[in-house]
Amino acid sequence: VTLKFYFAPMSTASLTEAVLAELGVPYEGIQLDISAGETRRPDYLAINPNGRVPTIVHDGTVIWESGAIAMYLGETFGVAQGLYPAAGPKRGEAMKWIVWSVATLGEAAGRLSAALPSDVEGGVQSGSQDWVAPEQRSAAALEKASQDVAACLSILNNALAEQKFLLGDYSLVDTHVHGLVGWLGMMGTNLSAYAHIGAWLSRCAARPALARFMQG
Ligand SMILES: N[C@@H](CCC(=O)N[C@@H](CS)C(=O)NCC(=O)O)C(=O)O
Repeated sequence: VTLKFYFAPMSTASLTEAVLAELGVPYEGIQLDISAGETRRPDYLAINPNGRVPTIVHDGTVIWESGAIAMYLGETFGVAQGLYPAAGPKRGEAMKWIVWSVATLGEAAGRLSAALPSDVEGGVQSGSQDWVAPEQRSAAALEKASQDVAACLSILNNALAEQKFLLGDYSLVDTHVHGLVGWLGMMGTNLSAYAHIGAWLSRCAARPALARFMQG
């Protein structure tokens, strides 16, 4: 069995790196330099036509999209370790939060990143940003993205008022969502208004696999 992990430092791949660290699964890491265009090289595009990281290749099966990777690694390695729910209602909740974190929170965070001047981006490697249209850098776009991020953070904050972790006990869902919230922190989003998120970040920091990803 082989597991390859294509990554770049300070990128979405850090979410996968945290999931792998939490699981303790051995893998071969292949580091790409986004600014040098390595994610757009033909040999990498043959593996991931999106030209983005993360990608994993497990026994020859290619999986991209950090959320799909978290769910796959959770199913494959996490259930036995009590880090991911077995098939059933709890699994459904896990998928809900992971997909939401990428498709809704991550989408808004991506627009925020696009709207911020690149030097405020916290050094996160989001690529050439050739996907950013000029109007996405406007003050109006920044305002709208900030509002949408705030709405998402309220949803997360309310969920964490009810329980210590997103599924009750700590799981790979927290590992994954934690990375996205950390990215927002690096972009300068003020998290102090969200007390339950703050308390959750502190609880997450007790996990050795996450402590090294904590910012500020
Ligand atoms: N939806 C994707 C996003 C991946 C993504 O945007 N990766 C960026 C780094 S944060 C990337 O690889 N950019 C490389 C490039 O644009 O060439 C996921 O969650 O995996």
